[in-house]
Amino acid sequence: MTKNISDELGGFIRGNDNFLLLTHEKPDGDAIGSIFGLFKILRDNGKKADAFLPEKLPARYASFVPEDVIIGKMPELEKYSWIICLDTSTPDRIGVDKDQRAKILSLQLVNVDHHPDNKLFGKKNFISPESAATAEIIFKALKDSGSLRISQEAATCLLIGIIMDTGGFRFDNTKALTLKAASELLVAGADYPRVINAMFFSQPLNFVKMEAELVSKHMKTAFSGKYAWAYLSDELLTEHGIEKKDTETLIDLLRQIQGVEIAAVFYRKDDGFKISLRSKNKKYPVAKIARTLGGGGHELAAGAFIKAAEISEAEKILQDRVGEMLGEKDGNPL
Ligand SMILES: [Mn+2]
Repeated sequence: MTKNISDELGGFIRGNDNFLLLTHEKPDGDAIGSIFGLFKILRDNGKKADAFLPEKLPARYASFVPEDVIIGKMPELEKYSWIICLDTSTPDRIGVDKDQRAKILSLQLVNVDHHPDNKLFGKKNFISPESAATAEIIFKALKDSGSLRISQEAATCLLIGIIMDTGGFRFDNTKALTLKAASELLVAGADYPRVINAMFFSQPLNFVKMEAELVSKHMKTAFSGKYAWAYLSDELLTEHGIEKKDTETLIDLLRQIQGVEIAAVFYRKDDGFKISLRSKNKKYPVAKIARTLGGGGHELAAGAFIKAAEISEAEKILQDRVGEMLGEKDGNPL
């Protein structure tokens, strides 16, 4: 992150008051870690701030929700001086009631994010694509600004953001500055073992059984095993008693396989299928594929939506694009 962005964001937060914090729908670890961390820092330092999430959180985050976070019922937007939207690349994804999205854009909106395709929809935009996580941007800005106290609880929340967006420091967005921020969060009292246990070593048994079934019965591969994908159907989720919101890290199950360069998971949604895409190799920037399908994201971690009646149709569309990217023509796995 450039020193300018960091200084300006730190100065902005120090010099203002009365904030509403928002993030994207279906919040992931960075969305949750960022919103909780910033909320705690603001409140701990005597500022007026609320944090709003539209729906119940994925189970692994339940024990980290700070007191007074608003879940479910949207507060009145007009009473805030500033609305800060975190980790959200486009206004269509802001996690609020649909009819409120347009209104938010007309208010004093501040956009803090690390997605390279951020649509710069705020009145102020603090975008740092070289940061691994939005939580990293916040921490750097507020730490450097010096005068705001960062409690152990806030540090733990920000650490969740960094850990989840780097897959526990395994993904290639893990830079020296990322590790430095994580290290400084530990110095500030972040509870590393608690975060690691909750994020990676607390998978319910029914979830692990579902993963086993997904890999053994529903995963397919093509292009000599360089592409692996699976359709996580609503039936499979129901059979194992799992909620879709708890499947954030599921795609890593496919990515971890030797030889796989590109992994995808399909989910049913409305009149088509949502896809999550991951790549292990800079030569195959899956964000490119996502963009051709109207989606977006980070170069090696992206998502999109394919309108299709049947899963086989959606699978074929994606497989063709993946094949082009891998430089392969014939996959014949279907
Ligand atoms: Mn993020």
